[in-house]
Amino acid sequence: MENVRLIVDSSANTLSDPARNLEVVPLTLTFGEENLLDDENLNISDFLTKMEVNQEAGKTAAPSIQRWLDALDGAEQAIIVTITSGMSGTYSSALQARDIYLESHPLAKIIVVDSRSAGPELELIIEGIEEMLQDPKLRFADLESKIAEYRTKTSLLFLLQSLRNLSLNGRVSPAVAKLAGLLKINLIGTASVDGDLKPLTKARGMKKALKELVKQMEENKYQGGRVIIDECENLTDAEKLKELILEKYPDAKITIRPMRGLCSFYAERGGLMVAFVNA
Ligand code: X90
Repeated sequence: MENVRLIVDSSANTLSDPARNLEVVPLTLTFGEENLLDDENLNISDFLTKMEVNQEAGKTAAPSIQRWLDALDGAEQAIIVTITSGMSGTYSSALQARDIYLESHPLAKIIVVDSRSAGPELELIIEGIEEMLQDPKLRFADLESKIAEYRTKTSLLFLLQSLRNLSLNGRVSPAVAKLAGLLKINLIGTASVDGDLKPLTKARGMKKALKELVKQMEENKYQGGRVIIDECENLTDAEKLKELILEKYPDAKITIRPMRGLCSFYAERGGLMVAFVNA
């Protein structure tokens, strides 16, 4: 199918790419009076340093409706994939933008997908959609259920060394926020079915934590398929994780990418997010 615009928010750690017909809509990051757009101009390492020297906690905000409308402008068919509605208003602002767009473009067809996840799992969903669009017999009307079916095969795991920004911004439950007080935690978790942060276990030391991630992938029915590892200033451990996965699954197709601003803000320095397709 041609002429289907793909739109994703910047939590996907992806950049706009005309060759993929892919538009990225930025969330906003705020420190005191300063607003930063999470787009391709953001210097991630400057941003991390700024965040760390700032006493006051930063904040984030979902894209405005107007930014979604700008991304939709002129599209006849579009699929929007957003960060989990369980932790952000991004999905809701995208739905509002769709309704407004449809008033002036009544023939347009727009699907909005709540990923119930974040980071690399959004990229996996986009890749899955790109593959579906290759099928010449596929109709736009069938896409929504196809995407829902594909999403049952994608998962997210993450490894966090700090929960500071997640708890200061009220994005995790008080029970989970308590964990944030512990120094040097290696928290391993996943996205719950509702799209909330779900802690799974803690690991002492990075070596154990990486092994635990592979174990959790296996428990989630990973069988050697596609993997995307997103890292926040932690290429070393991302590469170690890749090696550990390849030891057991030599044919695994693994990509490592740097996180953009939104995920860097919440996953913080050292954080890893791992998305994979199972079975
Ligand atoms: O301001 C906003 O609307 C954005 C809020 C986003 C909050 C969550 C970001 C999570 C990023 C941290 C670990 C992964 C948890 C994912 C569970 C679904 C990365």
